[in-house]
Amino acid sequence: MKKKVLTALLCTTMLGSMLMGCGGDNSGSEGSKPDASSAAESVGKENTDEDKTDDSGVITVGFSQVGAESDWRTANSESMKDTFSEANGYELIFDDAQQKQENQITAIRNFIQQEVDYILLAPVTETGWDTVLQEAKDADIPVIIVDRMVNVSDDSLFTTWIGTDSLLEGRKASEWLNAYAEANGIAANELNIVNIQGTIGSTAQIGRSKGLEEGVEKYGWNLLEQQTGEFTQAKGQEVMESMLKQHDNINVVYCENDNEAFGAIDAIEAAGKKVGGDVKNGEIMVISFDTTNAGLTDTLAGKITCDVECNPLHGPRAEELIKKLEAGETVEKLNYVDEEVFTYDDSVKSVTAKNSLDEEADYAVTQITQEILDKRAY
Ligand code: GYE
Repeated sequence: MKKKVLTALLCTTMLGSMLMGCGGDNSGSEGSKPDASSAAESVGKENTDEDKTDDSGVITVGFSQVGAESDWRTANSESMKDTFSEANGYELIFDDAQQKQENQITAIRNFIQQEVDYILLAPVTETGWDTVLQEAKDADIPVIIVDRMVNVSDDSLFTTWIGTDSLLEGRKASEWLNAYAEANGIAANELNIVNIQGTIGSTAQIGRSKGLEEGVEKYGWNLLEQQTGEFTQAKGQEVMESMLKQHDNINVVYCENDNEAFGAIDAIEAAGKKVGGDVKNGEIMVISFDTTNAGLTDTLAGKITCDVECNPLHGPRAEELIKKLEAGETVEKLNYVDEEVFTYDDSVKSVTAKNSLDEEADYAVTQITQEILDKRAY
């Protein structure tokens, strides 16, 4: 079932030469869309693939990554690179799309040209994939969607998906906020929330924003404003600065990832205000997602009051799916990862929430400790 890789023409993007040299054509094969963005970074395991043949046993994987917008994303890329290594019997063609769908489409077309064995796609947004995934299907290349979801008219356009339940994450955050307010004597209509959203149209944004909106609807909180921070620290800071100028009564900022939270915290502190869960005494509470090491560090310090876990280590999970497919086994279409909730204090011990398959369950809420933080590698 191995296909021969044409030429694994990999730009050796050594440190400073990231954008140079790739020239946009990261496939090295003729016939691909000419206008591959010059911003696309393509790296891969160094290889001498002269003697690569169909029966070399090496599995070629093309991975189209969203970008490098967050600590979570960096950990995700590392997990994939560590797993799909030469030593493990893979050749990985890694393409960083710099948060642009058109770059991802170009990368996938290049992977098809190169006749990779598997295409892994972490899609920037949910829509717009039907055509290129049909091309992969026509070329008989299984597509594994990683992290965010695709919204396609025909589910057979991808083989399987591994990722997190972003709607459940958002619901956990909302249920936690309600329980926290109740436990601390804060009335629902006292909560004045701003929402720094992720990349609009991405699964993580759609689910997390919806989880909050449902809480607003259900509990009657005030939602003052929603604006995208594009999952980056810089944009998170900029958006928070402008929100603080617009509204003088913000007491909760619901950030859709840790990097946005870091930016928001900087903006709040620069404005002379204090972050923390004591909203009755003028603190601005920060809620976040990802639970990266830096995020949990801020949680332990009380700067983030609630951080909802989103696990980026999808490399081994994707590999397990590939191994099953290689063995001719069937795999589940949707593979959700279990995740936790970490908080600064212990006023809430658990929350009840529905996942996106409409199943309700209780989830433990864990007060962060140094010991937990020490184990968080990313
Ligand atoms: O939360 C964020 C990243 O799609 C779950 O994307 C992922 C999100 C993650 O940039 O930090």
